Amino acid sequence: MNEKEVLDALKKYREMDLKYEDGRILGSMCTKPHPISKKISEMFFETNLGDPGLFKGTKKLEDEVIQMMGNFLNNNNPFGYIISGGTEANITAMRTIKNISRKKGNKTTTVIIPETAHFSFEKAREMMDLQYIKPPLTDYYTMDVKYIKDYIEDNKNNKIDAIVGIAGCTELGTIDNIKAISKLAEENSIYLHVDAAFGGFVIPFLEDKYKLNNYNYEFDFSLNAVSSITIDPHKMGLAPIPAGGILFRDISFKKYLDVEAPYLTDIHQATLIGTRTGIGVASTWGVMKLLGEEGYKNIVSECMDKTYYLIKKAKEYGFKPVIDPVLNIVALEDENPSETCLKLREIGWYVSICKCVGALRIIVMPHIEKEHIDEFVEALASVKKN
Ligand code: EBR
Repeated sequence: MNEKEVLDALKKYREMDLKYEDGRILGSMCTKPHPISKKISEMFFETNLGDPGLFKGTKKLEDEVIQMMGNFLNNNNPFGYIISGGTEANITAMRTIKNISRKKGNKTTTVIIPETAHFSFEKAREMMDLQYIKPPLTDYYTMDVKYIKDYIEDNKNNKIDAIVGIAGCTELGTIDNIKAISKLAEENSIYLHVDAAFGGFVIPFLEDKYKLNNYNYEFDFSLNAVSSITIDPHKMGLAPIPAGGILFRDISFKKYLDVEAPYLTDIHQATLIGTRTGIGVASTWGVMKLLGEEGYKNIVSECMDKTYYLIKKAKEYGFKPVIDPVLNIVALEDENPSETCLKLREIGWYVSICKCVGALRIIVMPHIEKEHIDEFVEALASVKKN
């Protein structure tokens, strides 16, 4: 093939993909990246942070980006990486927990983790043979803190290594009571990891008027026991894929991740993935500098405004939300969500479903406009009629 033939052929494949701007992608936590990231991706397309000594500028950018994210997560001295996504970030956190536990001489690693945790934790459990304890959920679909407290007290001999809290759970956008959990973790010297893959770029920029009264939105390093946070720029951070983030409280956690890497410019490597692009790092840096706090606040406010609009519209058509929205995620009650989801797909609408409750799930990402919401609610009503 010559270059034109290659590009023409690729274009045909690309045309089979859905486009965010058509507003039909309603179940994704990703969105159209900020336009500046196209130029940045080109500039950094050959960079490899797997061997940082060769790409010193890109490595410096990574350090700066981790510092910038640390700043809005209330940590002046963070350590971390921009990696492939939330899955790698969560697996990295679990690797740290497991290695700390092994260093203490424990044979097993026991972690308290919500029912609502993302399935990346299941991959970690399987890979590292971890023991999970899953507390019941409250009426707000968050972890029952009283259960955790009692469990810790009743199992003094079977020490808990870590607790995972979620700030913006995949299905409903709920936030665990991380403040109360952090207190328990601190009192009992337990590691606390927070999965804010989605919520990390939402909660710090959420205006008070969108906050629910019965909620505690604190989730970051200002809480003493929080040792690590997953926060993904390629979700609400508007960076292109791959840009996940793992931040630790400080560099002291690095030693639990380091393996010897004799043939690299650095003698140790801490990330799970070896060869890794600098595109996510540079794009996150660029998008964050360009948008600034104000930019993210505006984006989050617009998404929340459209979230409430969707709820209003859905109610007009007789659909009921499972909970008041905590973040820009809406779950609509449905007796047979899988069937409704498939029927919607047949007419070009892509929502997803919840596992913890019978519901359709819609993420109101920046690419979704009010007109899309109007059209979607009508499509949903027509599907339910047939
Ligand atoms: C949803 C990712 C998603 C993206 C789903 C696009 C559908 C799409 N969630 O079309 C949490 C709280 C998540 C999450 C992913 C991950 C994993 C971790 N934690 O590895 O970047 O909601 O996919 O993130 P990933």
